[in-house]
Amino acid sequence: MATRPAPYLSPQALAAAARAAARALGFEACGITSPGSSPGAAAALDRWLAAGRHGEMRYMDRQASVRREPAGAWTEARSAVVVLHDHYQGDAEPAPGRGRIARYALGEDYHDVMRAKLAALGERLVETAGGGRCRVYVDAGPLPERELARRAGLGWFGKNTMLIHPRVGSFTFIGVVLTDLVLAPDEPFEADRCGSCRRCLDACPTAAFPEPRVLDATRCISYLTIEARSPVPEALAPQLGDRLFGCDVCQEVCPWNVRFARETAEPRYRARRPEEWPTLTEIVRMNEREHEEAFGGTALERSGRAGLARNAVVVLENERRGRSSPAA
Ligand code: B12
Ligand code: SF4
Ligand code: SF4
Repeated sequence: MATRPAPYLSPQALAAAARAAARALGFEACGITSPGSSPGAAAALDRWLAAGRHGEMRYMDRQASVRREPAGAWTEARSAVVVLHDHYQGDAEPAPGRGRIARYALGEDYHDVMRAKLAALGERLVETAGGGRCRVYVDAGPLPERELARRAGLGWFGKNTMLIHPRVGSFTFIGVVLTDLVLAPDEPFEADRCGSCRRCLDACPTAAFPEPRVLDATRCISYLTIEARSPVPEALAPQLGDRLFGCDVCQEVCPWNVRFARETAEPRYRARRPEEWPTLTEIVRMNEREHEEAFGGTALERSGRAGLARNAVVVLENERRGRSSPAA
């Protein structure tokens, strides 16, 4: 669709408009940065890939050049509007016979919810400017979303690698609207507010942090239950405890979440009733159609039928042997 050339509106006025639109759409925080590269983050990514920390996630290799140089995602982009959306919910206990699901996956698939809201944010920005174009990204694209969020002033990298906002915590999704409009950027977040704390490093059930701010994904329960297609390594299977999909331990113990995490205001992120999820035994026996009926429209689709059945077998075995999830 052809767009009208944008009449003059100052970068400051456009930044204010983006922030107001983000607030009206229910995002908890919004910041602005340029889509340029960050040499420190690019070097950290290279070290991470060279050490094979990404395991079977081949897309991390394929997308590396854009992750290093985010402008490569869309060369006409001039600004990145970055938002955070809270998905915390306090009570995430599974019903008997079901496995534990990470909070981010308990409601509707966040990709759909975020994409719709980001598209609305982009439309409002273009309306205000009287022209311009936008493209939206959440998780699935090649952008270094945490680094863009840090540069947009939204928080720091915790030792658990999460982007932590000083008043919202880390139970958030990050969304990005790239635009060819020029918006006034925010100051990057430079402080490290972890101090001497190391609760997340000590609490991780699989010792997945070789050092602070570096995650060995091949040991992370989130990777093992969602991204990996191979069997769960025998040595790590007991540590999964009752975790069927994803893991929240390194966030649950973080004092910034203990203090600031609030129930999400987005109804679509809220969990269905615990007993509405299929039992582990049902998951193991499901065919493709039943799997689609049970998990369609949720983030659990990501691991596929075979992946989820693999996880359910591990959790059932842990249950049989009386291995519960190590308390956070
Ligand atoms: C691959 C991936 C994973 C992998 C690897 C995670 C990881 N820590 O690298 C796995 C499958 C394990 C995973 C798990 C989870 N993920 Co994930 N994942 C991604 C994805 C697609 C890419 C991340 C990536 O590039 N990793 C490579 C590392 C090198 O980069 P990075 O972590 O982004 O950033 C680090 C570097 O920049 C580095 N760095 C920069 N400069 C420097 C300098 C020095 C000196 C050092 C040491 C490091 C350093 O520090 C940053 C933080 O560690 C992003 C979406 C996206 N497009 O960005 C989502 C994303 C990071 N995931 C997200 C979520 C919610 C999760 C889970 C919480 C889900 C769950 N409950 O199970 C867990 C959290 C596990 C954890 N502690 O990280 C959110 C995080 C939101 C936030 N507030 O931080 C994202 C942003 C998706 C989204 N749009 O919301 N994920
Ligand atoms: S998500 Fe779980 S397994 Fe992964 S690093 Fe955090 S605590 Fe460890
Ligand atoms: S638990 Fe402590 S060290 Fe880990 S991210 Fe939170 S504040 Fe930082």
